[in-house]
Amino acid sequence: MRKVTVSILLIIVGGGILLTVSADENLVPSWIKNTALYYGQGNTSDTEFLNAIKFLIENNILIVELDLPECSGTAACIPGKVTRVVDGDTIEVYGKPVRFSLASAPEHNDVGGREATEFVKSICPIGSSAIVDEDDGQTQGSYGRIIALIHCNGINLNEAILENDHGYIITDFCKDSEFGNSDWAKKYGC
Ligand SMILES: [Ca+2]
Repeated sequence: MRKVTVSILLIIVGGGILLTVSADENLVPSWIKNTALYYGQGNTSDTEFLNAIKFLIENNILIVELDLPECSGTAACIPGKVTRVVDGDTIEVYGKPVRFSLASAPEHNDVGGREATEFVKSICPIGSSAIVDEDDGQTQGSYGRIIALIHCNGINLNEAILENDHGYIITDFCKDSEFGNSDWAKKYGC
């Protein structure tokens, strides 16, 4: 039995998401092979071809595995696109607001607030790839926002605002936070 394995590496700057697609050739029905053949020849529609792929996935003939970048703990781990930079410590990923865990920036209208927002925009502009690692110690969130460690374009945003003097650590949460013991948190005051 020949196993056909195709690996597709999705190049997402800093995100490193690996999508593995594999199929057992002997299980692929002939009508699907014909559909693929006709599609290659331009003799069938996109919809028919996609329906054939859907059939393969639904019937576990085509196995799609998404190797997500690692998050720590068991709370949410969300890879996605940045859709908005709200301010120096809150961004939106697919429209979902995410507040930086432990690191806080001044409000937009306070001293340094605008600079903090601009700083985050400069390293994590809209459309960037982010990985939201929800804080297992603060799953209650904050004002409807997920509290998380955010890697954007491969950069730890929580650490970046502290390192570049655009924010400060909230020591009150060091004990509760999943990230209170991480090197960056301890370096800036936890
Ligand atoms: Ca976590």
